[in-house]
Amino acid sequence: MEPTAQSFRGQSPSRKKIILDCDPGHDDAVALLLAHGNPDIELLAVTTVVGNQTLEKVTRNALAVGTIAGITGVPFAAGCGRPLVRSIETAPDIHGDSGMDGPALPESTIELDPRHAVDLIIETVMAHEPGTVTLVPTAGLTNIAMAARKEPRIVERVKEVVLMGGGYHVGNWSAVAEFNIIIDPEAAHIVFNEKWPVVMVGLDLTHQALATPEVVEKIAAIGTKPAKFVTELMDFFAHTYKDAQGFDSPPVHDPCAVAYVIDPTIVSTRKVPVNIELQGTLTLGMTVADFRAPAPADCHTSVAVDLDHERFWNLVTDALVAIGEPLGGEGGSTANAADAERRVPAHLTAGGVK
Ligand SMILES: [Ca+2]
Repeated sequence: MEPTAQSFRGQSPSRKKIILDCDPGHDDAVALLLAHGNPDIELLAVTTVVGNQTLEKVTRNALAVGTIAGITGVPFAAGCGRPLVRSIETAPDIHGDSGMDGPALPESTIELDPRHAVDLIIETVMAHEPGTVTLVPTAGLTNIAMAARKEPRIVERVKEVVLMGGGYHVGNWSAVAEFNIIIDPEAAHIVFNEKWPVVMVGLDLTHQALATPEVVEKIAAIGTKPAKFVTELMDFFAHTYKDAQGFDSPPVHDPCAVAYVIDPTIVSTRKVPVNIELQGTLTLGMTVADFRAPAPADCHTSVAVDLDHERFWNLVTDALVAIGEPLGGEGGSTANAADAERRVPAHLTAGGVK
């Protein structure tokens, strides 16, 4: 078999094994590209769940991103099509009718895994050594909650759950609740109350991950297909975030969770108990964080506080450089393409990604 980016890298104990559970989603797309292009991550599976759009749409989008990135050898599986208790709520104001409006999407060359995402998550966690697999949910927590209920042994087996969602200071879907939590608060309640380590990468952190014009310019200069794709995503995202939420530059939430897994020094955290409000008339889906010190000895939740903006975006651009072949004059200068060539890590070029 011809080696690929994923298979060539093989099983290295130093690489961090993750399952990305997502609902692409502009920022989910960047999270997937970062996970694929970063040499310290071993992407074990990509699973989808209803969220930014219907399950059908976000699954199509995930496969399209995987196709653009040239991902092979990684199972993609679709999961839950509705929240545990609530009706479906999507986010077309932010992500458009397709869930990933902006760039033209290619036909997928990746075949969807026939397993349900919940089963794929369980099987993947159980097939690896305890304490080696990190779950990275960047969507509603329906799949993860279902997996914990269906196979409770995954809870002590998972290394940690690093999720994008919530916020201890602000909300975005209500005054105090964030979208990924409020669309399935019961699922979030399950995930936050299981005794696995949970790192909440919430709005407090992700609102620091702004795709400023300087950032987008830097990505455009990479001059590869995946980089061009990201600039088109960011262009659409900038408009909807300006119109819907008044941001001058869009916050690119989901890759922050992946960045934390890659290098926790880029995302500082603080250990505090967090629970999910299920009863409040004004506060449904709030991630209630208890900052009273000291945190209890058995506290298993922490919240992300400060982002190193420059190092975060460097991770993203390095990943984009690593996975794409130059556009050849279409999207970047020769100098940039040559520069990109030099920066491609050896483990990727040797693997036949180019
Ligand atoms: Ca998402």
